[in-house]
Amino acid sequence: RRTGYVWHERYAWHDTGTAVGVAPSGGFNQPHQAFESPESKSRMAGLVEVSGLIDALVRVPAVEASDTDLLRVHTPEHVERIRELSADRGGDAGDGYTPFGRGSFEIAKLAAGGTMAAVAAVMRGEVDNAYALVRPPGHHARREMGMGYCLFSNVCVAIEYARAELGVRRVAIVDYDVHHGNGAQQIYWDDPDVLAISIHQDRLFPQDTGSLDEIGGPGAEGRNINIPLPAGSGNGAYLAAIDRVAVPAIRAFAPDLVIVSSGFDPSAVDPLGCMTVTSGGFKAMAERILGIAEEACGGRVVFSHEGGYSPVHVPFCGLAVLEALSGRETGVEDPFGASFDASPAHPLQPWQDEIVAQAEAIAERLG
Ligand code: 6DK
Ligand code: ZN
Repeated sequence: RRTGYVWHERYAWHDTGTAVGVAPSGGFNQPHQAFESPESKSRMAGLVEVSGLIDALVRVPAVEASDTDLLRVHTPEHVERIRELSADRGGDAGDGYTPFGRGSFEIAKLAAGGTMAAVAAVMRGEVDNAYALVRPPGHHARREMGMGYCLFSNVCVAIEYARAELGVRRVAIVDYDVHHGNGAQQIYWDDPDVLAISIHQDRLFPQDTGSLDEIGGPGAEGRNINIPLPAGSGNGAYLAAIDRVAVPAIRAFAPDLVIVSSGFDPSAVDPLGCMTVTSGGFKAMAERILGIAEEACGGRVVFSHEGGYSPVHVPFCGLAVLEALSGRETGVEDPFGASFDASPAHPLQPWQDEIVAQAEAIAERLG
């Protein structure tokens, strides 16, 4: 298969600084680079090159999203605020946990535009599927504000571009980042033509969204599906969520395009999440998503990178997903793979099955 691949060195220049989380903590706050940093993403881009997989991929150049592109999703006030702060010394994109430095407006437009370029390459048939390794991430950004390290919703900006310019009508989103995909949930709450599915650690972030009963607004009931897995879930729970909830829901919805919010923070060694997914688990999820995309929409699927904070594990998880998308094996061995896969944390546990079963019942009732 021809797999498009987006990466731009400028993604690594988005500066998240050291000030995040500096709360009134009595003067004992330890300075540290914000969790969202270039490290894990640059290293993934590095492994894609060093492994040689880059030679089997089709490089898709990123271009900056225009104001028109951003304004299909975001409010003019939000876009102007980021533009102005970025032209000066930077600031915070909205929630106090989303710092950015000078020039990040252009980099954030390049992240949204990188996802747009990947979608365009797939829709025009230049490639079969694509992976946009972009930064900053996007899945927490709301229409009117940035949040959780996200300035603009890369995925939603790309979807709205595809609907405005590429003849796409119905889109399914699968978000396996360990945090809730609250941005797409808000943006598409009332839209019956977008199916938004988020698999995440229950109440990790944001802590007040992502529950099973958030099903979408009037006229769009069942178009928002949350699967809030308990902390400690592994490959078994994630694959059950994909096989029993996401795949049948996508099949029933029959989208023109599938978009994946691809976060590698469900990794067993992620500093922010408490899940235990392995590179083999991510690869298996990608294979299943590709399978349902082949069945539903000619294999048209675009992955847009989100979180993932282990610099030593994210590159192997990302490479595994790219192997699944392209059908090429690099022979690169995940140094953690065998021991992580042998963990007793993977088989589906009854308390995890319970959540998957509830999501399954809701999706079946409203699907
Ligand atoms: N941290 C993401 O991975 C972003 O989903 C996750 C954002 C989590 C923010 C967690 C948070 C604190 C709180 C207090 C002090 C320090 C840090 F968008 C993605 F990048 F994909 O509030
Ligand atoms: Zn995340």
